[in-house]
Amino acid sequence: MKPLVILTRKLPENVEERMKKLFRVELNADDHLFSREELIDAVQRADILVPTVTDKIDAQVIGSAGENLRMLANFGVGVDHIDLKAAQSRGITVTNTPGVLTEDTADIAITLMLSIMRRTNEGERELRSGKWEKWAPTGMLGRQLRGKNLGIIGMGRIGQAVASRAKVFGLEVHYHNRSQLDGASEKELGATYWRSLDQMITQMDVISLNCPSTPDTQKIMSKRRIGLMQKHAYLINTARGDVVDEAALIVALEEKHIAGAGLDVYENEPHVDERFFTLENVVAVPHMGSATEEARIAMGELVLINIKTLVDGHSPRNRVLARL
Ligand code: 8YV
Repeated sequence: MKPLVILTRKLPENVEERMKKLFRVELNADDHLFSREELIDAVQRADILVPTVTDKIDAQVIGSAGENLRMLANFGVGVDHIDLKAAQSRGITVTNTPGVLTEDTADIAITLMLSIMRRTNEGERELRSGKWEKWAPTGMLGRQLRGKNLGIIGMGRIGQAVASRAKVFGLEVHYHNRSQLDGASEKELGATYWRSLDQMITQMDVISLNCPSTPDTQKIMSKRRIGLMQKHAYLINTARGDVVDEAALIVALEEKHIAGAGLDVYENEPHVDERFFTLENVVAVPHMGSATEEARIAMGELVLINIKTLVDGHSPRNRVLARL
């Protein structure tokens, strides 16, 4: 008997077609968000669940899983919505989809950086509202990227992809990470390592958050650290909403303690604090880091490979283990 795979969300068509060929599959045709009850029902019946960032798979959900549940094959790289320890203690394998969304997420980080610093969204709003009267020597002045200090927090795959793009734009790349990169990588990216995050923040013109959300990185940009940013500096977040103290960020933006923010992720998605929408010094998009046809198909492919590998009796490459 083929294993039962339950998808919590609608995935790209060819991914779903391939799933149907390989496994017994339950799709989510109308792409509604699973309620907690639906999630519990799914883990009770499935051999393999394919969740996404929109499903909170906590210890209680995992605790109610049926004997059959062997795997949580996450569609996405971040696994902060899954209680890894609870899964591991039940012998449930968790996998993710690293590598295939790196470049696209870095593109969104740079997009946000460009649009907040060059005020393109503000300019577009002015144009569309019919308020643009004339070109002016002092109108819509933003800030040049070239020569500015960019501080990347989290220098993994995505952080490095942001760094290589930033270098091309002429930004000076700095970074803080749990461990320092090897000399060759630092040289290639022209990146300077800062052991002290606090010290790095005080010197940067732009901060880009590219770390995973873990207990160690919760509100890593705390109220105190936002307070360390220079008045003309910008904050870019394409990581997770909870790595920033969002309430403190809103106050800093309202009171112009910092110059602006470019945001792709929020603390309580899909709810977004409405104050972000009224602030001119914010560019905000709805969690679009990996939103390209190519990335989403590649993520689906990896999910398929992860499941097939396990079902065929092997250990999936993209297994995620709980940190002790
Ligand atoms: C995905 C992401 O869209 O992969 C991630 O961690 O943040 C996004 O790019 C989402 O997580 C899919 O579950």
